[in-house]
Amino acid sequence: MFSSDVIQRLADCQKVAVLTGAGVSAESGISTFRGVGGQWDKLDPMKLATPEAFAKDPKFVWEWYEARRRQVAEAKPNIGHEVLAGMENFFSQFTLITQNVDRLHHQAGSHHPIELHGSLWMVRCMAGCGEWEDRHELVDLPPKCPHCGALLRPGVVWFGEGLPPEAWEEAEKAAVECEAFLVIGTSALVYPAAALPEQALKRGKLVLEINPEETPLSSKVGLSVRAKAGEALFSLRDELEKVASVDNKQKGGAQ
Ligand code: BJW
Ligand code: ZN
Repeated sequence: MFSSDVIQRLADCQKVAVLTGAGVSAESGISTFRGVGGQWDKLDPMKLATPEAFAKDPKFVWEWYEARRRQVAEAKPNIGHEVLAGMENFFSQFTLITQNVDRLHHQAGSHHPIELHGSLWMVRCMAGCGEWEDRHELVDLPPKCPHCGALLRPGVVWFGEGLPPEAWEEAEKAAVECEAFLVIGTSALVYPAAALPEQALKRGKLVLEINPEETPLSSKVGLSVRAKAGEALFSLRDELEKVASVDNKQKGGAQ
């Protein structure tokens, strides 16, 4: 799946960044957006994931989010999430950037995943009274702000909205400073997130993609592995551990 040259180059890196997308959670039973069986197969994103759609019909939009929140509440992290959480111990500087809003990276043990598109569990007051919190239970749809009575909205980033500035800054810094950049389970169609691997490529970094389907990035990266995230990451961990143990033995022998 991965050539020994790629494994050795990756194992030699100190600074590694990863961008994940919906494909990483597909093996936890969470629908992707694009492609067969994805959310946008049956539903129009412009009627659900835009500020205009919410202004027009907040109940309709909230019902879709609440159904997704229930789906995510039942889901568990998969081996792909777990391997990525373990990579924090393998590389001295490891940055996990996600477009996912399901918090499964947190559940798997990742300490500080950068959430570019927010979280399904956060709610925010439309009147800007400062209400911005983690809320798992919602009584009525659409929910109202407990402080000022205005509408609450999902704490995610819709089309046409800017990304959280701190998260974006941190993600860009990681893409620019890393030695290797992994792009896993994303169609790489949604900007500005899709610009991160492009920035790494422009700077000559080692960029690896894991995706069962071809994406606009596939032909540009150093290696594009056509596999599901879970199996590819399982194999990647195995290969990296083998190289690390050989390197450790060699270092031990040299002393
Ligand atoms: C597997 C697998 C397995 C399956 N293992 N893999 C430049 C050009 C054109 C347009 C734009 C542009 N710049 C900006 C835009 C507009 C827009 C955009 O990018 N549109 C494109 C679609 C054309 N971007 C925006 O509007 C962004 N904001 C912005 O640019 O603001 C600018 C601005 C400036 C100044 C002021 C104000 C604004 C915001 C984007 C927000 C995206 N939001 C969503 C919804 C989030 C909330 C929610 O969840 O409801 O985020 S859309 C949706 O797409 C969601 C995802 O995070 C995002 C990315 O999707 P992802 O993760 O890649 O999933 P899929 O489904 O696309 O792909 C899954 C992949 O997994 C596939 O490739 C499968 O093959 C693979 N797979 N099984 C591994 N087992
Ligand atoms: Zn309020």
